[in-house]
Amino acid sequence: MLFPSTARARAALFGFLFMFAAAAVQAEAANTAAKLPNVTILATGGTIAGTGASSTTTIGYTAATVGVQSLIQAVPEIAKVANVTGEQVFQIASENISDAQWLQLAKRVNLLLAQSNVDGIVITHGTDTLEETAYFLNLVVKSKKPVVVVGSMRPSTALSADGPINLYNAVRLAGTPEAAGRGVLVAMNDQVHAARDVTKANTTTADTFRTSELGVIGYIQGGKPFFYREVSRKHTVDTEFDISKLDALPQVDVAYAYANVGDVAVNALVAAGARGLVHAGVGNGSLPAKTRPALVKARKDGVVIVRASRVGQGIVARNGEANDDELDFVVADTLSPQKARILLMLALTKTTSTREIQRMFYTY
Ligand code: DAS
Repeated sequence: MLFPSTARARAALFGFLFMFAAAAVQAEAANTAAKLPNVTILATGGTIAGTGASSTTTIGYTAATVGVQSLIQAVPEIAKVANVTGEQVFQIASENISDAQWLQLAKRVNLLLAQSNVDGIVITHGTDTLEETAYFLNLVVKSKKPVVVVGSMRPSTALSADGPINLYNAVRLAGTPEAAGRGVLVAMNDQVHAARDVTKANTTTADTFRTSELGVIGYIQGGKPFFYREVSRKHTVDTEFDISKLDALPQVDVAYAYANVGDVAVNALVAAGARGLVHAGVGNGSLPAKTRPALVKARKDGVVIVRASRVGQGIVARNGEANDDELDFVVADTLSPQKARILLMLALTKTTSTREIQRMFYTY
């Protein structure tokens, strides 16, 4: 008699079979989890964590209100592609990010990536300064593991909110071995951008992040990343910058040029203690006659001057619109003024030599 004759025996058999099945399911789940990448999501705020009064509120919403666990729970598909943990590093609209928060975030990233059980990191961030945080991390993260910065242009409550799919794609990218060694990446709107060259190019549209002339480095299609080019400038493990012992960054500011500009802004920034000054010049980094004397004096007083351009694309030529050799100025190469500021801040943690700093601008 194969089947137990008594109810008691049958119950025991079913109990055994149930336990066996449960154990098998648990083992399968553990086996699956073991194959998935371990991705940590560091949340900092922004629109991706924003909420609006109604589903059609796409401007005038409140950024930085939704916590990291809610962001993760809103995209259950993430659990199928990665073992995800979430940390709320801070909760801000990114126009308010501080040097102290940059250092806090960078130190947390480096600590996590040094752990063998972390395969990649996603940072959710406001879009207003996303490109700056990404470039700062590109210069100070000391790991080849993927670090992906992501945001959204519509709040989580909006019709066709772009945050959930951007977050899902960012996790896929951060968990992809092929994403390693490419520097910090920005994943928005199904595109993959290099941190050095991407910029926010539209105030409100979902396709705002662009690398217009140098181009994206890849796409994410159907949740799968595809890469088409490498970045040429040094980053992450190949940089000379180390923030591990820093608790502040040198004060560096940007003075913007325009028709009929004078020297008030330059003088005020220098008087306020700027150790470095990026001049966002017109054209090829041109120095307006009414601004130039103040920049020359600031240099003589020890402030490092970097000639950048407000134009957005192209190389600011050394000794082109000004005799940089004679003035002892540095040129920003193709870096935007806001990113030139970041490189100059880190450069000043190492040296005040303009020769060395110019080398850095041609290296990173
Ligand atoms: N204020 C913007 C910011 O936090 C909202 C956003 O676009 O993320 O950067």
